[in-house]
Amino acid sequence: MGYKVVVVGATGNVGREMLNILDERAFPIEEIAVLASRRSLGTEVSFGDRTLKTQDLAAFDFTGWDIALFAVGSEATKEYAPKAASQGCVVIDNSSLYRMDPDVPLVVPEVNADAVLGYTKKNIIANPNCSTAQMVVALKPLHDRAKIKRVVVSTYQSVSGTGKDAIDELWNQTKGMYVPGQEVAPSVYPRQIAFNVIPHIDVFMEDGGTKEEWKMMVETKKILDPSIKLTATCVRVPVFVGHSEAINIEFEEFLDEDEARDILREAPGVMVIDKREPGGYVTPVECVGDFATFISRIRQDSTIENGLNLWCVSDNLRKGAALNAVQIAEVLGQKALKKG
Ligand code: 2RA
Repeated sequence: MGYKVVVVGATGNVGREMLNILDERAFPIEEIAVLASRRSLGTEVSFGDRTLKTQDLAAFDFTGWDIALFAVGSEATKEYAPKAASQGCVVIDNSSLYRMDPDVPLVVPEVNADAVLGYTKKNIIANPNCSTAQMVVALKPLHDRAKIKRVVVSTYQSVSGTGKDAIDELWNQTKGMYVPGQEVAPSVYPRQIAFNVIPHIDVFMEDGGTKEEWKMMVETKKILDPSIKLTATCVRVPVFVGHSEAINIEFEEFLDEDEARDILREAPGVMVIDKREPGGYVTPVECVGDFATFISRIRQDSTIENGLNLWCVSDNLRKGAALNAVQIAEVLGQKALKKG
């Protein structure tokens, strides 16, 4: 016995990864439907060794379907997620629309799996922002051991976080740097992204921070612990896939770097690669296609009493989005929607 699963936004980067991961993790599926906007109607997408034709989201009836993985923008989510939820289909939403809704659980299974049980209020579960997801996987085991007081994080986020147009822009701009007359002006970003970094992701807010930085702070508080103070600087870098983060942590009590490394080695979803030698760490190119949140450069921060630094890398299309959504579906199946 399996679940009747709908993937909404199946032609996008995240939607395609959701299908790949449902297949790779052998999620128990009785029937699957793939939906897209009218613009992409009929597009074929792969699901394991099958080819599926996308159906029209606007006309789809979610009645009788168990779980809908939403990988569309907030606008389409606003229109169709409540419809799916009201027709009895549990929505796992990757957009930012419901993340801070008090009646919608925001879940990273390695951190707060039990929160899934709160789905009954709106029949919706929210997936966190990609840069939050990998970070809280790293923070949770350390927080359990030595209670985190404050986090200072700088992110180095790949262009796939923006979408396909940004991937194309990085590719074409890079190519254009070598072919006279084929220069490509910035269009997706306010500045050139090839051979450059841009300290701006999402919109600017009143306090001078960006909405991406605000998301990391408020989502960490909702998922992990509201008492944690967090400040972030989120930067776009010329990398296709894989977000990296330099994380500085201040604890309530001292945590030795070796003990921290041992704790992280045992932590769910974490892969520690940490040797103090050239290449003894993870870079984005190694994380692509992997499920893990990689941790390197674990070391004391001796400038404060109870400080630790670490480097965190993960595939933003996987743990940052599609994998986390499928893991939520797995937990939902185990804890609430038992089949067979
Ligand atoms: C980004 N975290 O990287 C945002 C949305 N995926 O652009």
